[in-house]
Amino acid sequence: MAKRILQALRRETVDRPPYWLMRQAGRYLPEYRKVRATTNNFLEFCYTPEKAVEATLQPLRRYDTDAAILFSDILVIPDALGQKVRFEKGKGPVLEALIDDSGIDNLSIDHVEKTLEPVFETVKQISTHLNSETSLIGFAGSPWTVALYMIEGRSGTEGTLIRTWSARQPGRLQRLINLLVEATILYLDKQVQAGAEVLQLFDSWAGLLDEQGFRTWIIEPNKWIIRELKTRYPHIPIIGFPRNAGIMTKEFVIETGVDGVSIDHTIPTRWAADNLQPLCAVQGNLDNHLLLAGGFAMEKAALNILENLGQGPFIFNLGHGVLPSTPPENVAQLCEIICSWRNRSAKL
Ligand code: 1CP
Repeated sequence: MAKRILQALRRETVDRPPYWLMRQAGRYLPEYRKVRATTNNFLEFCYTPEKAVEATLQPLRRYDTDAAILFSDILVIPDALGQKVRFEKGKGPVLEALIDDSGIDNLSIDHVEKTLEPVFETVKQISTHLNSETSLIGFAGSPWTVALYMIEGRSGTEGTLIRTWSARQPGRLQRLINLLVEATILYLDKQVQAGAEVLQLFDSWAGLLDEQGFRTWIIEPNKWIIRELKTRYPHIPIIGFPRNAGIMTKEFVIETGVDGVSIDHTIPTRWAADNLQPLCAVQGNLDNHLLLAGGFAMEKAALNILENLGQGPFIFNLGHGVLPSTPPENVAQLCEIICSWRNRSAKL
């Protein structure tokens, strides 16, 4: 049996739409909260292969998703570059924010590979557990999104400081972005060597920028990473996720050469079918709050996505990650809707 996610990314016909969910592992699962409780320190959790493998596999024991996504976080890169990163309960990530050039001078690529060795070991171990239908997705944050946390020091800021750097010290921001491009290429290269079959680049804060800023800080760095990885591994498909990019998503796809683009729930699916599917596979885009709510509203929205995107190269997903308060039964209901979709239309 072929892997449906790989088929969709190669624009081949699939027997049903493949699916997986961003943050399919994590706090909404009681079994995750249980293993997570064995350590206070979230980064330590990510760097313990035994625990990270377990967290990765947990959703696959409950649901028939077509992919496993490595359990890690986008903020292991700042940690590996030498910035202080911790995760506070109820608050999210807290970093010792970069304030000037000397903050960047203190970062170094030299220890990245060694620090992230446990993550590569995790990828290796996960690949031994997957059946012949399940794809293994490796990932990283894109440079702008990772830089945002490095400069702001925490979530929930609207990117005020990084946007000020972009306006007043673009050279300084470029230095940081260049370093992140280099670290991200190295990180993803090693994930592929360890067994990742697909890569996703999360640019969760792409939607903060204007048109010019989007070209400079979103398109260029993603393009650079993708070009380099495609040279080394032409057969490994790459999915981009420029969240909240609106109609700039199309330029993103054309310029970066991604094999798939993950779209958030604000993108109309008819627009995506007409403008994006001729260019690459589309992944998305159920509103994660509808998954939280479940029931008829979720079913109606999921069917609408399937009708509009299910004819072209498509991977069903959410528009953003599973929310921690989501009932696991709603995820089961969604899987059932996706898997029975073709049967349903055949009956009509
Ligand atoms: O205590 C805990 O259990 C921590 C919660 C948690 C989890 C489960 C965090 C902290 N990260 C993760 C795992 C994670 N993060 C995955 C695992 C694989 C999966 O999808 O199942 C992935 C892909 C990420 C990626 C990630 N981390 C992103 C990009 C995607 C997105 O959601 O936009 C971002 C922005 C982060 C930063 C982050 N990590 C964690 C938190 C609380 C945050 C902040 C989010 C924010 O700023 O709103």
